[in-house]
Amino acid sequence: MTSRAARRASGRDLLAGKAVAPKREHRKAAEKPRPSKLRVLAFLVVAVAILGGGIYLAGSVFMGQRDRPSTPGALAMRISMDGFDPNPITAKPGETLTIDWWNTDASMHLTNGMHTLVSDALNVRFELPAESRKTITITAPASPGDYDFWCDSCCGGKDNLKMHGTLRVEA
Ligand SMILES: [Cu+2]
Repeated sequence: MTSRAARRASGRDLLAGKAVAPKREHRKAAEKPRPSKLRVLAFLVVAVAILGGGIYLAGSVFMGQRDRPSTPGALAMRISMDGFDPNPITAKPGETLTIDWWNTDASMHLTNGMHTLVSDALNVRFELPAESRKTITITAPASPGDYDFWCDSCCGGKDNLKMHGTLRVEA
């Protein structure tokens, strides 16, 4: 028998107002060394099933949105803890991109409750609250090349490589 089981057993007896009877504890502890392991396993199985179900449901809801931009003809771009998607996005020099931008993260996961899209070179700063979407426009520079943009409001901001996206300007 383990001392942990003994402590638990004597704690139970104390709670129940019974006198501590060491000899009985020995037998009790020896009788059930396994159920706690089984219970942990059962708990894990249930927890994984519930979490998995939730993720699946949330995923299908959000994936459904992807094909239905709020603005016709807009490029749907998602932001989450995994970054910008799709990435990179492409444009012709000087083209104005209309982006249907949506945020799949809950506010409890986001510093300040939002993701942002920031770029000095592109001269933009947009904010997108948790679990919402908005239409934004970005005008591509005249010179072809890759332009970096990033989220500066969460999980390390600009220092987090995941929080970067690229606007690829191709003639
Ligand atoms: Cu962010």
